[in-house]
Formats: sequence, C-alpha cells, structure tokens
Amino acid sequence: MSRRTALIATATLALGSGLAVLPTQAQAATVVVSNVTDLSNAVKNATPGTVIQVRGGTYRPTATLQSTANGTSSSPVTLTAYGSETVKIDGSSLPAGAWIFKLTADYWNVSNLTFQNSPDSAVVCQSCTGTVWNNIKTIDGGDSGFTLTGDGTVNNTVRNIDSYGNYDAANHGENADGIAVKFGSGTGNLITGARLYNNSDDGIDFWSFSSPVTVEHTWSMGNGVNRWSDSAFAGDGNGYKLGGDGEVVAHVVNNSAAWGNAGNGFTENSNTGALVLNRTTAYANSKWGYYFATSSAKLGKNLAVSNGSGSVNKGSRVTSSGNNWDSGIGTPAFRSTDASTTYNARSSSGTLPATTFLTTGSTTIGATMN
Ligand SMILES: [Ca+2]
Ligand SMILES: [Ca+2]
Repeated sequence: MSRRTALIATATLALGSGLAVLPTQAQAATVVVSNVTDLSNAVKNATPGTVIQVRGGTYRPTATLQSTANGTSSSPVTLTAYGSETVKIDGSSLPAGAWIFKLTADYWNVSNLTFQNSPDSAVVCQSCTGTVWNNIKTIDGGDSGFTLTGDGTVNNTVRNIDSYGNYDAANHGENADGIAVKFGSGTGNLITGARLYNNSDDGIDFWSFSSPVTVEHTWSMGNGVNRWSDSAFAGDGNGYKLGGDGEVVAHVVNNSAAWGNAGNGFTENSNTGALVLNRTTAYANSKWGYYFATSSAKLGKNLAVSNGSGSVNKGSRVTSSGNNWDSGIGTPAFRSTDASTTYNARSSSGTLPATTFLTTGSTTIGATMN
C-alpha cells in the first residue's frame, strides 16, 4: 500500500444510518454512504477533496439533494458510485416540481450515477465552474434531464451522458430536453459522448445561453415524438437546437449525428451567430437536416440524407463547403441504416457503443459515429 493510499484509507468514514459525521477541516476524506440521509448530508457538507462513494441500490430522497460546497481545481469534490456498483437516485418520492440534484458549486467530479423519475428536472448545475460529469444517466424525468444554467457557467465537461425519456406532462412536452444549456453565460463548456433520445422536446437546447458551447461525439435521436399519447403534444423535437432568445453565439458541433427527430436535425433556432458545424450527419429527421436561414454559420463536410423537408435550408450569410448538398460533393452510402446497435450498452470506459449505423468509411464527410 502506498503512502497516499494509506492516508486515504485512514481517512475513510463508514457511516451508519443517519450518522453523517463529517470532518469540518479541509482534508481529504472518503465517505461511503448507503442511505438517503447520509447521502444528502455528505453532499451538503463536502469540503475540497471529499470523496463521496455511494453504495449500490436505489435511493429515494424526499427533498432535493443540493450543495453549495465548492471544491478547488486541485482538490475537487468527488461524488461517485462505490466500486462498480449500480446506483440509482430516484425522484419518485420527491414533491411535485422538485429536482433530484441541484449543484451550485465549483470543481465537482460526478460519475457513474443514474438519476431517474424526477418530478421535474433531474440534475441542474447552476453557475458551476470546473465540474466534470462522467457516465451519468438522467432518464424518465418531468423536465430536462441535465441542465447547465446561470451566469458563471464556466469550463464544465459533460462526458458520456445518457439522457432519455424525459417529458414534461404539465406543458405537453414543450420543455423537456435531453441536455439544456440555457439562460446563462460562460465559456469552456463541453458536451462529449452524449446519447440524447426520446425526450419530448429537443435533444440539446442552447436557448438564451450567450457564450459558445462545444459538442462532439454526440448522438441525438427520436426526440419530439409523442410517445405519451398526449393529445395536445407540444414538443419541438430538434436534435440540436443551437440558440434562441436573441443571443448571437458561435456554438460548435463536431462529429455528431441527429436522426429520427420530429423537428430539424440541427438548427440555429434564430441564432444569427457564426455557428460552426463540421462532419456531422443528419438522417431521417422529419423537418430539415440543417436549418440555418439567418445565421452566418460555417457548415463544412456535413452529410444530410432522407430528411423530410430537405437537406439544408441556408440563408445567404452561411458559408457552406464540402457538404453533400454542395456542388461536386458526392453522398457516400451508409453501411447500415439499422439503428438498433446505437442503444447497446456503452463500452467499459463509458464511450458510445460500437455501431456501423450511418457510418460510410469516408475520411472527408459525415460523422464517424464513435
Ligand atoms: Ca420547446
Ligand atoms: Ca427545448
């Protein structure tokens, strides 16, 4: 055992039911929790370097888990599953309108947790700096699955999230997105390896966020389809809704795909900024593959096939080159149009499952689907 390991081991606190006694000094401590009370207290009372490990099982908090406790860049707070155990934090015992987890803090690493059945949004990170979310699931909630919001939303990374089945019944599905980065500002935010599907509204939504966000290696599919027999269904169903509310922002989307969405695959959504989309693929979305009528978007090496309204609706300010709708550019054949493998389990490291769906082997156009 190394000195470092020994130090951490002696700092481990095994907590009994309801006895969440945490060190108040700012020292590293590993806290293993196995009930809702200890989990709630551990989250609330974390200090820089605290490692919270949650034992396997399904947790049903009766109040929102929340924290304003900051880590630091060199000593983040860690919240994760214990070992390889499966942890589900279930919102079905929360009051109406509640979120499962609200973080208003900096430098947290959160990983290997499922947040399900929230009455409202599942996870909301408000004015967070330097948080890293790895292998998170936000599913079957009553509003958006995962949200970054507020000014001071800086340098956050969302890696390998699955966000699906979210539906806001009260508004007939109008608002529940897979990932929402909305109503705020701050640079350096990255979404990578996300799988966003079967949400009532959009896969990704950057409504009223005034700083550029980068998306890569992400799949957004089947959003905005009325799966809830809602006779007044109002979901929009864009794969990537890249703006709105008058903000002029140069969001970036690389090597990502949208398919089977009820709206557009990728849309500026009235954002007139210099959006950048490279090597993305839009397939079989009900409206446009790419809707960029008013922006000064730079569209390069994108591939659009079988979208209901057409491949692209682009205004005169758009720069377009190397896309399959540009003159002289061919459309490579897909190896597969059977999406079933895209829903498979992720790799052991959390990356997207292997698939041939929408792959072409091209080194010059379209998403590589990994
Ligand atoms: Ca909407
Ligand atoms: Ca939306």
